Amino acid sequence: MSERRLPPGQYVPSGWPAVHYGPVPRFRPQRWDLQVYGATANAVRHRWDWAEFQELPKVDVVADFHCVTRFTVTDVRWRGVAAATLVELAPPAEEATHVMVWAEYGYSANMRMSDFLRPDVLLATHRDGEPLEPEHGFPVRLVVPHLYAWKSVKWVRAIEYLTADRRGFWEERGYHNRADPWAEQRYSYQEDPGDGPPLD
Ligand SMILES: Nc1nc2c(c(=O)[nH]1)N[C@H]1C(S)=C(S)[C@@H](COP(=O)(O)O)O[C@H]1N2
Ligand SMILES: [Mo]
Repeated sequence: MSERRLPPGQYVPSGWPAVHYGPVPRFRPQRWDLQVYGATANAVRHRWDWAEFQELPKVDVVADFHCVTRFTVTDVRWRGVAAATLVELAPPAEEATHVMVWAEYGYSANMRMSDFLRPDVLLATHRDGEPLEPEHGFPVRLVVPHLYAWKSVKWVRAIEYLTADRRGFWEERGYHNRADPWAEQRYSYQEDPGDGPPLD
């Protein structure tokens, strides 16, 4: 067995914990849509219903998944729509620098546009060949392997393009704005000036 490189302070658990704040939303296919809005080119609001979303081209990504509560799930095989594909279909305005990813019930996470555009970031529909389980984000979740997993928003419903950074749900409740697990950016008190908008 080869030695695996884990980010500092992480361990590999048995199984896959489900971690979220609040209840698991029920999927209503007739009412589901995915929207891209905010600082889009020409201020257009983009929308895909469930049938349209399923027609989008998909990719496979294998990646580790690092939760700030210190577990790392290794070699997860995801399938879904690359975030970069979505951005291509819903072009941002030139001034767009960050995105806010929105879930059912108002959960949100922010990140730089450059983080969102990394080739292994995707809107996943499947894990290890199976549709996501409800508690892991069915029907669609974001996966951002290079940042702590609270940025991997489950039950995604919208992407908002931002012209200035704004904190999401955990980023305004004490977690680090950038959340790089290799730099162990866990908490907002560790932020350097410029890592995020001021906290009040
Ligand atoms: N909508 C939503 N997405 C969420 C959360 C949440 O509370 N709500 N929790 C995040 C956190 S803290 C983690 S660690 C991962 C856990 O994903 P998993 O339950 O599939 O392991 O989901 C993230 N995505
Ligand atoms: Mo987490």
